[in-house]
This record gives sequence, C-alpha cells and structure tokens, in this order.
Amino acid sequence: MIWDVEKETMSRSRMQAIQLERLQQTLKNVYENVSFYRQKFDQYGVKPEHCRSLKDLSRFPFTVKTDLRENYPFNMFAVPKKKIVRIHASSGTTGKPTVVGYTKNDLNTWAELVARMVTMAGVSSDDVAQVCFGYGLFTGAFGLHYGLERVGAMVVPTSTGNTERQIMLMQDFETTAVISTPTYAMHMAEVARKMGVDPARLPIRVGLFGSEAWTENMRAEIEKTWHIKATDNYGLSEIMGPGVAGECLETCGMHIAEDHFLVEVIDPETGEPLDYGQEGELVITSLTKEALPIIRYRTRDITALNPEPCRCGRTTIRMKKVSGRTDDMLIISGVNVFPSQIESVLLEIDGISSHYQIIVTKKGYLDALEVQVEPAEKSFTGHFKDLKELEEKVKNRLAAVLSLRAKVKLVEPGSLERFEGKAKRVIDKRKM
Ligand code: DLL
Repeated sequence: MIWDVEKETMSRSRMQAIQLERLQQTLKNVYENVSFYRQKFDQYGVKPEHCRSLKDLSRFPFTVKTDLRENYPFNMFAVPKKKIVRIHASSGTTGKPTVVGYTKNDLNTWAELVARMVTMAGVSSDDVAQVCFGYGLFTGAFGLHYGLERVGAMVVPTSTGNTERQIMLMQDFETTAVISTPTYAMHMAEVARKMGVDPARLPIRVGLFGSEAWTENMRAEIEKTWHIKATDNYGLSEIMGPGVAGECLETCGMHIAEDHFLVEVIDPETGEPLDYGQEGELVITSLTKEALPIIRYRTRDITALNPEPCRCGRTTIRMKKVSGRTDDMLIISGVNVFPSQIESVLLEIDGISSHYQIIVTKKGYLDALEVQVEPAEKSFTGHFKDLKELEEKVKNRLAAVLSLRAKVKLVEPGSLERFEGKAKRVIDKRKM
C-alpha cells in the first residue's frame, strides 16, 4: 500500500521542479524572517535569488547543531511564538538541549509523513500499534503516535519502561505492530522470556525501529527473536523527528520524503557534495517547514543516496542504512573503528548475545579497546573452557575485521546495562 500515490511515485523531473520552487521560497523566508540566516547569507555573499537551480544550493552555508544551541531556545524560529503549537527538544549529553518548534501546519505535515512511513512498513487501520518510545520532549513517541492515528491504527501509547507491563499489554491487546529503538526491542524480548512468554509467539507481525544505528545482523536477530518483519526508519529532531525517511517492505534503503526535504551527501572533511552511491555525511534542507526552516543541516549521519525507483513502486530517493555518525568514529591508535563494525562481528558469532559495551582507555601513549559482551544464555554453560574458546573466537574475528587487537571480556548474562531508548554502547575513558 502507498499512502500518497501522487507524492510518492512522481517522476524525478516533476519532483525536482517542486523542490526548486519550495527551496526558493524557503531561502527567501529564512532570509527575511530569521536573523541568523540573514547574517550568515550576507557573510557568505549569497542572496536567495542566487538559487536558480537545485545545484545552486551548494553555494549556501551549512547549519550545524551548535547554531541551534547558540540560538537557544527560540531564536531560529521563523514565526512569532504565538504561532507555535508544540515544542520538542533533543536531549544532548551536555548543556542545553536543542529546541525545535512546530506550527499547526507543521504538525499536519509531520503526521502525514509518518503516515506515509508507517504505511510503507506495512501498518494499516487493521493494526494495533504499541508505541514503546518515551513520550515527552523526545520526538519519537509523539511523531509516531499521530502518524499511526492518521492511518487509523489502534495506538497503544505505552511509552518506555515498565517492560513487564509492555509484554502483558502486547498479549492482552493483541498488539500487531511494535515501535521502539532496536535496542529496546531486544531488551523487551529478554524480559518476555523471563516472564515465560516466547516473543515469537506473540501476535506482533511487524516492528518499526529507528532513532539509532543498527546493523543488518541486528535486524536478523530481531526478526528471528520476535518472528516479525523489522523495518528501519530515520529522522532527527532538528529536521522534524521520525518520518524523514523509512524503509518499505523491500527493505533496500529508506525512502526520503523528498517533497519536504532536499538531501545531499557531502564529504565530511571538505564539505564538497558527493555523487549518488558515494558514502558521506547526509545534509538536509527543509522545504516546507514553517516554524523552524533549516538550510543545509549537517546531520553527521553517514549514508549514501540511491535515486533508482524501488520495486515497491515508489520513486523517491532512498538512503542507505546509516552506518554511524561522523562523531561516533573511534580512532584507536590510528585505526578508525565504527561501533557498527563491532556490532556486526558480534552478532555473526553463534553463542553471543546482542548486549555489548565498548570501552576505550589510554595506557601510556597507547589506546586500548575492550569489548564486553554477554554470551547467549544457551552458551553460558559455566565451563571455563567453553567461555575461553568463545572469547578467543570473538577476539580473532574482531582482529580480522578491525585490523586491531581488542580485549574481549565475556560477562555474565544480564550484567550489562539495558536501555529503553537509544543505547549508549561506547564509554570512551580517554575523554573523561
Ligand atoms: O531519534 C528521531 C527518531 C525517533 C527517528 C524515532 C526515528 C524513530 P533525535 O533524538 O534528534 O531524533 O536523534 C537524531 O538519531 O541524527 C541519527 O544519528 C540517529 N538516528 C535516528 N534514526 C536513525 C536510524 C530521533 N534509523 C539522531 N538509523 C540522528 C541510524 C538514526 N541512526
């Protein structure tokens, strides 16, 4: 099923014509209504009328997260406060959060785009959809909530936490679609088993997972554990929240809502735009937002774009599964390591669970990487020899993939921290 056939299947030339018109309006709007952009454009010597084709966008300056922080809380808004009907914020690890706002029209667009996204993932008015994201300033829960309502699903807003109750309600309400972070999905499965409930036997048939990077191996693990079809969806508060992009049931890239967001992929070092297919940092310009229009926002997320029409019939550009963030990359004694590479290795090894933690330390001049991981319950025999063998196996596989010797520590099942939202996998003690 396609939610908005006209918008999701139009020709590239028609899409590009719509994008250009909206881009020109957006540039004019921010220049006139947001002093931050007026100053920045003047500083770069560019004016909205310099944008005559989509390519001209590359002449305009980027927006970065600190720009939003420095304009905390409302100075990036393009409309008076009176027109704002909702606020969200992204937590941020230190200091002030990044605040985002929505007008009535923005909320309507958001619900529409999430409706497209959940329809792609196979959700309809026949479904009971349990939203296991935290309700609050985070965009995840409210974003999914209104989009799911729009398609007519029966929404169960359980939020995060109280995991035993989540499982009970899944059984009692016969939930068919579950919405959470991939990490929380694995944690919920574990709690279900402890309660004597086999997650694979619950009526859930689809899972919509997002808000953090997760590997194909994690997808396989989730699909097997829950006996569901698991799709990925992407978004970020600064741009809107969830609904920016999502996978259809073909699961071969996330369709971007291109009539509302113009995407580029750039080389994160030089800032130069890259061609389709080349991996780099995703940059997004909003095309229809009223409260918080944003120009060339550097997401720090690493992906590549594919403009080929999809087997599902949609013609919108697809972005590859996000492999990590430019600021996630660890440099261990000169070797670049992404946490996703480690996750991928761990989940390929039989007998290893999906619960792990990465710890980086410095000893003298040398960096040291330690991976703590829980063996799967079934391989936790209690025999020292078996565990040592498993540990060696993980160590050798990591060395082969990362070209780096990591210390591997198998820890007792259940002993590592569990997460209900985004996982915090890396503890970099060098920065503490
Ligand atoms: O996480 C919005 C969201 C909520 C998306 C629910 C999907 C589902 P923020 O808290 O602002 O917003 O975090 C945005 O999370 O820049 C990515 O680094 C990461 N992220 C979000 N979705 C994905 C994904 C929400 N599917 C930041 N794969 C983004 C990888 C993701 N990373």
